Amino acid sequence: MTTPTASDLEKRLTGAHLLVAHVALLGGILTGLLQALEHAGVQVPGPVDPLHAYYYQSVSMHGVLNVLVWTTFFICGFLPFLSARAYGIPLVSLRLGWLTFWVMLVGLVLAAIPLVGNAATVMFTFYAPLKAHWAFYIGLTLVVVGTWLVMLRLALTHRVWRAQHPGARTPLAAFMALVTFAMWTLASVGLAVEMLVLLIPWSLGLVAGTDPLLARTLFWFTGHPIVYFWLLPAYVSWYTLVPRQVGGKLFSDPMARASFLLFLILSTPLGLHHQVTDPGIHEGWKLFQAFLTFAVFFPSLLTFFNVVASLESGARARGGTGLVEWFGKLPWGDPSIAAQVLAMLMFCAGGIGGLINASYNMNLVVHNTSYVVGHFHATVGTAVTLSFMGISYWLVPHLAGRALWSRGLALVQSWLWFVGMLIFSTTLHELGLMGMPRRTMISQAAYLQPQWKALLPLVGVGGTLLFVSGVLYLLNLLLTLMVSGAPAPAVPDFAQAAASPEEAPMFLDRLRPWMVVAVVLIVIAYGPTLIHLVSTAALNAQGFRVW
Ligand code: HAS
Ligand code: CU
Repeated sequence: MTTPTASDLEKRLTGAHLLVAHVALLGGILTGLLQALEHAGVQVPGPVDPLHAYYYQSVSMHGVLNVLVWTTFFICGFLPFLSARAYGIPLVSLRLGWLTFWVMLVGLVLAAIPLVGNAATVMFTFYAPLKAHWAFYIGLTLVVVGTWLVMLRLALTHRVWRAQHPGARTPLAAFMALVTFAMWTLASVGLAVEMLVLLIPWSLGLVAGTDPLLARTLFWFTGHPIVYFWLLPAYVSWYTLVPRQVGGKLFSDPMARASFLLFLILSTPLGLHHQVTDPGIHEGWKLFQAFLTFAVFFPSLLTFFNVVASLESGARARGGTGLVEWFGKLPWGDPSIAAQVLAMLMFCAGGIGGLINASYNMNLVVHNTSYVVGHFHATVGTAVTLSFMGISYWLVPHLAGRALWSRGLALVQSWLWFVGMLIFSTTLHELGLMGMPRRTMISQAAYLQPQWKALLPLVGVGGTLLFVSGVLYLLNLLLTLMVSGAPAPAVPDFAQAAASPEEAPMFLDRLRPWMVVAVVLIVIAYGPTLIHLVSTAALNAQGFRVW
């Protein structure tokens, strides 16, 4: 027997994260199907109709499994894996890596028990005064602690690499992974405080009540930037791997770094755009944060420009011509590329919808309607999820040492997700504009409008296509692990996709000064509001269990 290499051992750790992520995704798509069918008005005959008997529990599980577990475990497996390859050295302390994994897994199990037992039917946003079992809050807190340990491991590795390469530019993929986790570590402070100071003592009965407005504000302090914690790993792939995969090169390395640094400073100080309708927060600060939301639009526009130019360089190298015709020359037969380019296309629509949400007065039209649900299925549900699927189509074969079971099936799956989401997300956007609320067992609502009823079957059709696509995806990966015989094909070149990373000016390869700017902006944007809310906090709201 040969002893496994450092890279083999790291692969196992990555594989463990991906396994948990995919189990969560299975739960996420199953519960998603139930909700889509409920909206479509389907009734299951028999004594217990699961679509209606478990609706709110199912929505809670769907949100937690998909946006908190699938994303986080995938990211904590993928980014460290990529960093090690980009640095060209093993990450420090495999033991710390496994410790992190187990902390996160224990946290997940702890949170999952009340969730499955209907003692945490509080949605993925767990707004007080909805009250869950303490194990739910402590479990999720442990998952967050795990992500901090990932940050620690990346930072320690960076130090080792830096000592060996003084003056050199950090490899782009490693730099981006570091910025992503640095941003998240700053951003997650709000959630940590909410858990440790408000929700955990409250759920344990140590304090009699809580303050819903303060809890919500701390939640959104983290709840907005968390969407970039999901998005940036997809961007890492779009910037550093996809250009190589399509046979081109990254258009601009410095512009890519600048975009990530803008995310570092701008992601957090704008969570109030989720609280435009909340009373008790001064309008001036909401408006200020609305402007900052428009500012964080900019690094995505940089990304759009840079990634399209990189795709174009690849397509032209493959014989593509014309102003837009080159788009057809991308390697559409490669499922990893098809999935990710379709994800990008969907993100164009999702991102523009985000601007509508962010527009102070228009938010009043769409807030708490199914428009928002349409928005986040185009963003986290497709830009991120379909990109992660595309990444899995090379990463899982690479980890397993076996070729993907079926490339054809993977292509069908990617298109099916795109088409399913086009139907699903567009319809929900439209229903939202007609005033249909989100997070509601709508088929049973006394106020169900005939014009909603006419469109709702499309939600069922889209949701069913997404479910089928998700099953095909998981099946393909399972068969890759179990029966695929062929050896894995070559993986994309990890190091750097840019022509030369040395082009980037040094100030774009530093983290500390930008962290300082980020903290200053957070203090300005949140300071007065938090001081006001803390000084007027009344811990007197009783917990509710509504379902
Ligand atoms: Fe959002 C609500 C505003 C991005 C997720 N968002 C949500 C919720 C979630 C979510 C989950 O201001 C609901 C939370 C809840 O439960 O209540 N969002 C924005 C804005 C952006 C944005 C301005 N959101 C995201 C991303 C998410 C996400 C990313 C997940 C990953 N969102 C809001 C607001 C709300 C909100 C309000 C609150 C609504 C309410 O009232 O409740 C922007 O960051 C978007 C910028 C993106 C773009 C797209 C650029 C396109 C690119 C693709 C390149 C394409 C290529 C291919 C290369 C401008 C980068 C094309 C090729 C060609 C040839 C064309
Ligand atoms: Cu947001």
